[in-house]
Amino acid sequence: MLPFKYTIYSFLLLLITFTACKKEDNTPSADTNAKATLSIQFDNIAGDKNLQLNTGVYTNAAGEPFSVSLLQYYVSNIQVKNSKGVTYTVPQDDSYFLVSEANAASQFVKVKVPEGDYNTLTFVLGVDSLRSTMDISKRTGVLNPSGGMDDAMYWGWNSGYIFFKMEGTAAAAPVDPSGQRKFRYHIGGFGGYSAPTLNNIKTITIDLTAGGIAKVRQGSEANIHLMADILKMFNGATNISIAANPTVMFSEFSRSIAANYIQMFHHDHTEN
Ligand SMILES: [Cu+2]
Repeated sequence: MLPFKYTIYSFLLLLITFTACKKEDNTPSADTNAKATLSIQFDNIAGDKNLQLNTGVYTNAAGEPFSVSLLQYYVSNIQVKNSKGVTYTVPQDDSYFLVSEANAASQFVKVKVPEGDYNTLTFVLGVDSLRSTMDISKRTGVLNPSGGMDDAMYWGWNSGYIFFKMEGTAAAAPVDPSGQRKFRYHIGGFGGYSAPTLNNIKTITIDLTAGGIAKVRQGSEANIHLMADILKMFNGATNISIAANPTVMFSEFSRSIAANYIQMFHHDHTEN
């Protein structure tokens, strides 16, 4: 039997050897605890143009020119699936993001996932019903209901979060009390409280195979570059006319808008 101190030395040596091995290894770790950053970029566009707040002019399928002054939407409950078909769900507390066209940093959603090769991305556009009804202490950060004024993403009268908010100006819109011709689309509804049937929570799944899978590794930052085409909110199964529906908030018609905008996300490429 070796004296105690030698046992300790050989144990330490073994430990060092293992640690050294791991650093040399470039293949994804089998250890599911070895997490790395995955970035998901939401690049807002309007058809073939980059979206420019206030100054850009775009035309919808109804032939109405318009400009966008505000665009914000919630992305939550992020999941990725690897090439072996194994799904990883980001811990829910770390899985709520507000993408805002006015805030460049917000357009990069960053999550920690185990190292691996991912070919499918899934997220909720909006906020799930469970979180919407949680105690206020569980709804901090971007979920804080007492947000700003124009950019607030919560209906104080208990119908929960606005999942998707787009506002702007168009000649086709009626003159509002402020003297502007504005359109306002505030879409939400989690199937609770005052109108239990209205549920616009949408789960979006994106196949990354054609545009490039995400190779998540420590020491690098894979970025899934998505395009979000706001024209798809207007043009789809229902072509939205600003003249006919300049303001859509908590109403049955909001279903048609949500059904359109779930088509707006398209994977362009991945930077690994
Ligand atoms: Cu890119």
